[in-house]
Amino acid sequence: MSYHKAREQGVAVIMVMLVLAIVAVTTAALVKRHQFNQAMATQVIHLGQAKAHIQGAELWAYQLLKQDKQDNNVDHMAEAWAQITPPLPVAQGFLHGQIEDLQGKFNLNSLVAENNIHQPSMALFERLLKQHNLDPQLAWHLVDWIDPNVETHQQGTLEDAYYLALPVPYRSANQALLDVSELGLVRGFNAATVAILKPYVAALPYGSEININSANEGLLMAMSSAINRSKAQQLITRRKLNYWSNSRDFVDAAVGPKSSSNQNQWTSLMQISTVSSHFFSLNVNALFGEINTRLESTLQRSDNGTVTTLTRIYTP
Ligand SMILES: [Ca+2]
Ligand SMILES: [Ca+2]
Repeated sequence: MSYHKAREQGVAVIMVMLVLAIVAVTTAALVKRHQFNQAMATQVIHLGQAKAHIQGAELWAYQLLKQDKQDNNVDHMAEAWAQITPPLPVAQGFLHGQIEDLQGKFNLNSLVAENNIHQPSMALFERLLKQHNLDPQLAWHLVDWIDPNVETHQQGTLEDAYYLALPVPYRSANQALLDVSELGLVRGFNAATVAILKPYVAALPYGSEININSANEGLLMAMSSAINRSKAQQLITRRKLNYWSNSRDFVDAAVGPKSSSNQNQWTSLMQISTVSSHFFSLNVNALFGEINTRLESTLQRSDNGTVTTLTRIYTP
């Protein structure tokens, strides 16, 4: 074999090896891309399944609450809507949901009613703050944040003077809170105070009444200066045996039957107590493959039982 021929063969072998190497690399890239596309497609399908099941769960909550309104006018924790469902197996996934009575919480927006301070709500909120060693002055800052005027209540200064002097300046909302998290923007509140208050408060479009069948121990204590911890525990024990079917029985049990000595306490507590709710929160978790989708929505139920969604937050 001549030197030239041998050299040509050598070049040919190298060329073949080079082509094979390119084919191998390209195939590996294609397979990887295919796997990636397949994983993406699976994720998209699971996300779609999760969303569809969550929407179904919301309609189911509508039905449950509507039926409940047709059955009775009292809302309590032993009712069907209040039961926590265990994770429910559905085709290729799991669904888990819970309805909570938002009127078992104090509506922060009730502090201001028709441009005036709602006294029983103000007294309640100040007691709640004191209960957690927070400055009762925070209640006044919140009133200023919500009320339509721009003057502070106590110093006669402008509300916005404080907010505009912050490193990132902003103005007060001068309207009802849209969400409890907005509280973190209000003078004197921070993430820590919001976390402390969260189990007791809600931000609802209207209403100052608290459902005494679902309010927790701390909130019952804040509802009246006549309710200490042991009294609140007694009231909860009583309602576990037999829910409150009207506010009057509860108020009588809490502060004693109405008399000349307890008239103010009795009337104030009566004003902020109810046994029927208009606002609920729905929490749904849908698990499909690696996708865990969560929906948190605020539901409003009208007097005729029609349910509508006020807010809807999806994660992710
Ligand atoms: Ca009911
Ligand atoms: Ca204001």
